[in-house]
Amino acid sequence: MNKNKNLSSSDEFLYKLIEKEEERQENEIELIASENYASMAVLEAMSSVLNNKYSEGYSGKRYYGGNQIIDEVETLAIERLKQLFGAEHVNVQPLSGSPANASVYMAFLEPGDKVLGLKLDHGGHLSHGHGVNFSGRLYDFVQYEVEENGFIDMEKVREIALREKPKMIVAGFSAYSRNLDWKRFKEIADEVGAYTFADIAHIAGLIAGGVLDSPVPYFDVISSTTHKTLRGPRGAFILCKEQFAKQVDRAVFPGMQGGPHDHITAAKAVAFKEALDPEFKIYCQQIIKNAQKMAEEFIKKDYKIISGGTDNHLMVIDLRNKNISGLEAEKVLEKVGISVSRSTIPNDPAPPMRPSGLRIGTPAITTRGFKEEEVLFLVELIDEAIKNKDDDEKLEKIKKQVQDLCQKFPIYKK
Ligand code: DSN
Repeated sequence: MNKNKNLSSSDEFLYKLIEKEEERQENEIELIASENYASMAVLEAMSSVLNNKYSEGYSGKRYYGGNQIIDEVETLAIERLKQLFGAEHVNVQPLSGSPANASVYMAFLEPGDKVLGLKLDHGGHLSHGHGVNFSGRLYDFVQYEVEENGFIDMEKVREIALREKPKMIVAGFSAYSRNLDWKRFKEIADEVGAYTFADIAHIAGLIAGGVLDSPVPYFDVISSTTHKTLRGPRGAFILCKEQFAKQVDRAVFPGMQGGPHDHITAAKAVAFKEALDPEFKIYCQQIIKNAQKMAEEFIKKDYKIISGGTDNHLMVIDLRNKNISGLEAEKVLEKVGISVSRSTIPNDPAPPMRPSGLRIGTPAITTRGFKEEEVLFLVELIDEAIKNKDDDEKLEKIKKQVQDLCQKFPIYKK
């Protein structure tokens, strides 16, 4: 896949590292819920000469000359993104998820304002108010949680909202496998006069593909990354109602960021075009079918899935009945060529570096063509690896099976 002939002669060492990583991706199975394989078209746009330009400002109002073509690129990305989500206003400049969220807070809040967000170890995100993150340090976050059954109870969210009267309610997650009730969040926010902010980083593709409900009709503002289920370049965007357009744009630039990354904006435009293709809907349907089959199969093998299943692309497994920590499981699976991320479980008794769970997701394996049959085999391999965590010979055999499976489903080496 790698056609970097200039790089290979100017910096052979780095070129070889990229080649090695390409081999790793081809020969290993990717189950990290936030990762995916961007198309060659997306990768090509990212490595274009658009990298060379500075273009602070917005189309037609830049602080540097020579931006006529960049204006066209950004406008194209904007129009495609609007069409993809049916959004009134969009900003395609945010560099990544956390800066996008920082811009949203800056657009709607003053430091010290009260905000409601899902707790990190209950599936939320650092930027939804964790104490070590800018969000928790700059704003007065109150956190809601999932219940014993692994679901968010909207009545509890309402109780906290009525008691705390936040200025903003954040709905979104990085490790929650159930649908969010956008309409109910909006009703609660209206009761207390709060802004509604949805962080759809994990599920943007599934929403764009029409397989999950969209917050767009209800929410004031929405942020997302572009590289997860949406399968684009690493980056982000913000959608909002027209009435908030000016304050959102001003928060992104000059509030949070300087020059946008125009090569990434171009790659976003490519990814949005791909997501508008009817094929993308079929891909999204398969992501969910694969995740549901996987959860079902893990449950048959006596694994505990938080909330008992999944409505989206991911699941969190509570490993406490399997006599292995999330960290150990991550390491054992790494040995056989399967990438997963350890995860806290709600109210985890173990520390975050050695938590009790694993988070697993199906966007990447679905991109490479896995269907239910391969998913069943994969669960078998994961279970075998966990059971034989101390048997290097057995692990070596599983690694070979992983490689054989990968070779049947090439990513770029088609
Ligand atoms: N790192 C992303 C994830 O894995 O969910 C969130 O920022």
